[in-house]
Amino acid sequence: MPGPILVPILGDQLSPAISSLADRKPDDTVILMMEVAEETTYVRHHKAKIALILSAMRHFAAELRAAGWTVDYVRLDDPTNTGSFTGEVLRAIERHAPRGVQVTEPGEWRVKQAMEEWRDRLPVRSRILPDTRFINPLTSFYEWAAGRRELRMEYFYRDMRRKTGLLMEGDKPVGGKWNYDSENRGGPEKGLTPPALPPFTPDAITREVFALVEQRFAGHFGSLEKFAWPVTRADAETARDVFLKERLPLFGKYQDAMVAGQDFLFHAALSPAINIGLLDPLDLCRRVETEWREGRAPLEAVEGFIRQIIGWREYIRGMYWLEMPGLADANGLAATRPLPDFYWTGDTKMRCLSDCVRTTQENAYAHHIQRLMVLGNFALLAGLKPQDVADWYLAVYADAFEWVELPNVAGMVLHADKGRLASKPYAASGAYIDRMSDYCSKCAYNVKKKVGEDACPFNALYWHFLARNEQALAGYHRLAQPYATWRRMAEDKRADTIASADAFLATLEPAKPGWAR
Ligand code: FAD
Ligand code: DLZ
Ligand code: SF4
Repeated sequence: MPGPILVPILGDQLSPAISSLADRKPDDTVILMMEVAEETTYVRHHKAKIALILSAMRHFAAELRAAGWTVDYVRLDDPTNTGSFTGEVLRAIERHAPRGVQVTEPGEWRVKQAMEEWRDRLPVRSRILPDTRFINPLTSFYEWAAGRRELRMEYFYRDMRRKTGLLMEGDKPVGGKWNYDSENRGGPEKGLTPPALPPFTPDAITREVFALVEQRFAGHFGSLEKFAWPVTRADAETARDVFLKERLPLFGKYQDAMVAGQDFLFHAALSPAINIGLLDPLDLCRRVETEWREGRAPLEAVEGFIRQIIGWREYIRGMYWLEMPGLADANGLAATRPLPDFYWTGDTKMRCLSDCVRTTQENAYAHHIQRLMVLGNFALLAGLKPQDVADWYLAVYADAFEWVELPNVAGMVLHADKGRLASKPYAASGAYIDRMSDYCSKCAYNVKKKVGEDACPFNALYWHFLARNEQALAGYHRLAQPYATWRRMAEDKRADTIASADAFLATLEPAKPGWAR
């Protein structure tokens, strides 16, 4: 009797519809799930991220067993655990004498490299299958990208609308427009209070994982106190349904808003569940579309949300695989400043930044505009080293996997890819943050002041950024106006601005070694 097929399922592949199981039958398959030290420490992940993944893996193993599958589950505290995917696959081959190994492609370049070596290192044949949880196959993305001078998300998104039929009437977008972003730029009104997220009380499995995390990863960033992420498919579906009912209708209006202490606003908070396989992105988009078709949510909210998933999410994933491995080392603006310590401690007088670090620490979450226009904008303007910034984002967010984190950091935020992904850097002064948030009114700095010790640091940093990158950026059509303003500025004013930014930058204390790696 030939042995079974061994199917390793990784911690972000927790879906019964995963491609590695599509042609398998329970009586001829052993599923291997591995908690391994290498994955828990390749960056020093937020405690809540490790807890989410290990708890969701343990729940998924139970779900698979209940459905009749044989699951060989290796726990982190197993004394014989080798600590790596490859080591555990080799050990499982000894245990089960399989006739082959098949696996769905991973989300990270580093793991893909290791899997490709399996062909030579394993004593049986191995197959790597495409990840069909993504709507657009990578081969289609490469075809789309081939021969284009500019790889802009907006055009990709339109193709995805046509491909999926989402929000389409024949070959035309419903409502006559592809994109309703201009209607999605609302700042917050005073006292804006969104409905709370559904609380998921940790069950016995999750509590056991918490104890393991507190014991083994005590020095990692972040806290487990507020942990409320869904760790099962059923809870993720509840979280989805609550979002559709309570927050989707205002998702568009407040998509770009920031309110101190209101950590989720009208965002979905579903990225961890989507990324680890508890929710299917296309199914989610179809449900979102139904909310509009049945009159429960406005078109601008529904279009905005669907664009994030079939547009940005799919595009970002395509760009990751297209641009790797170079993207990991890209530094198009030659930025060298080390990550400041306050990214880990929140200890800064800048209220916007300290609030964004606080939610990151408490929830392993910050919403998109906080990641892009506060934490990211500061990193861009201050010239932080892309690899330091990427390590930080990869470590601190529950939804962070390199395929999605790195293009957002190196491409969208830092322009380290020299504009392959974004048509211009998202650089902004304090005025933007003031317009979109309630941060500035209670900040120690004055957002209206341009220079001096009590001036909002973003203001002088904005010009410092443009001035020091003039050679690289002055040719950008979309930056023509700010550069014209800069050149019109009186020379002494320009000198004051640069001196003010330099004085501020000199106060930044670099992060202590060992936080991220
Ligand atoms: P919502 O605002 O409700 O959006 C809905 C969904 O759209 C998200 O769940 C997500 O699946 C998708 N989405 C929205 N924007 C993006 C985007 N730019 N790229 C990919 N998907 C998107 N997202 C991650 O999933 N993992 C990351 O590691 C990650 N790192 C980021 C780093 C930076 C610097 C920036 C600017 C963005 C990053 N994002 C990342 C994208 C985005 O910020 C998060 O997906 C979002 O905040 C998740 O919260 P939500 O589910 O409430 O999203
Ligand atoms: C992020 C993570 C962590 C913390 N731990 C594990 C683990 O112990 N076992 C596992 O299978 N996956 C884990 N993951 C997710 C992997 O890092 C992820 O599957 C790869 O990076 C590929 O995207
Ligand atoms: Fe942030 Fe400047 Fe506003 Fe303070 S004044 S919250 S530093 S933007």
